[in-house]
Amino acid sequence: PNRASTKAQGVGSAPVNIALSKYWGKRDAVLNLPQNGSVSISLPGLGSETQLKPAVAQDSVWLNDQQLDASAPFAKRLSEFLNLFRTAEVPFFEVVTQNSVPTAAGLASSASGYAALVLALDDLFDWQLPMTQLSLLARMGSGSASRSLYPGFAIWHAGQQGDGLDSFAEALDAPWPEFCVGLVEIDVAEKPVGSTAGMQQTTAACALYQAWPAQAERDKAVIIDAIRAQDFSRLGATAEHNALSMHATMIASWPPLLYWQAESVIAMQQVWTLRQQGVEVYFTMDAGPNLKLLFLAAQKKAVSAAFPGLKVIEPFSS
Ligand code: 2P0
Repeated sequence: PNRASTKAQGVGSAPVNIALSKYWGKRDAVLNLPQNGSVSISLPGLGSETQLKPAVAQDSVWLNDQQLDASAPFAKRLSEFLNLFRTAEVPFFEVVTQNSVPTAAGLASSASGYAALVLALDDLFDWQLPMTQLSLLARMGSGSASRSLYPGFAIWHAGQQGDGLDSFAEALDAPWPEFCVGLVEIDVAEKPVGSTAGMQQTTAACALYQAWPAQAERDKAVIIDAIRAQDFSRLGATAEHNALSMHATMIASWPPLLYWQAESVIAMQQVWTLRQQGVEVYFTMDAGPNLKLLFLAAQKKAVSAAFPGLKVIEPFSS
């Protein structure tokens, strides 16, 4: 949709998001069309800020003040995505991104990164596209980026069409001031198997995966209802079960894919102990060893006491 009114620079920023009901598996790997829909919560204050400028001879990508080698997988994937947007006037791009999350540590920096980039493209070319259209474009960069266009809760509709025009995320406008997310950092080193490869491995070689898309759609619906009803117990239990079910499909693929470390399991058991003690806290986990805790503000003290160094984010408290 490029028009002639290109600016000297476009800017965009977007938060990371944590899926409460997860995206795992693609029905189209080129367009990033998912096997199932998902629901997320965005984490304000953690994310990406991107500046985008036209360039003359080649793309250049800067991440946290360091220029990436053009042959680095991350830079190559970004350049492939940018192929969708090149014009005679803007044959190449300079992308300068600051990430306030550890890159590739299961904290979804690709989600905030591609969402911020699409907002920067919208600004640079002055498209003024609606958010659902920008979400669709962000999805083509990284599936979970479709959800990072929005603050608060977001729903990514899997869609049914082969062209993906019905696969985008929308805001679920249901502020929940008491809602808290706690980040338990087990290890922030780059993960050995990225999500794209991990999904491919799971869908190709796991019989248990057959059951996943239907469960994920059911969980998504339950979580949307629970958010609307502010039924925290239902939300937490469904989110934790959804995450463990997703990890079960990974573990049951061959070769096995296990993102957990010993400390991850210890932290899960700590969560279960807290629940037995009457502290209502649940966890979710993504393609990495870190836990994300879900609890309400009334439990913040108890949860923080059990997890020293816990980073607590309150998505709806300004
Ligand atoms: C999610 N994850 O719903 C799931 C849960 C990780 C586990 O979306 O290949 O970076 O770029 O579409 O979005 C991470 O995978 O994968 C992810 P691509 P993405 O948050």
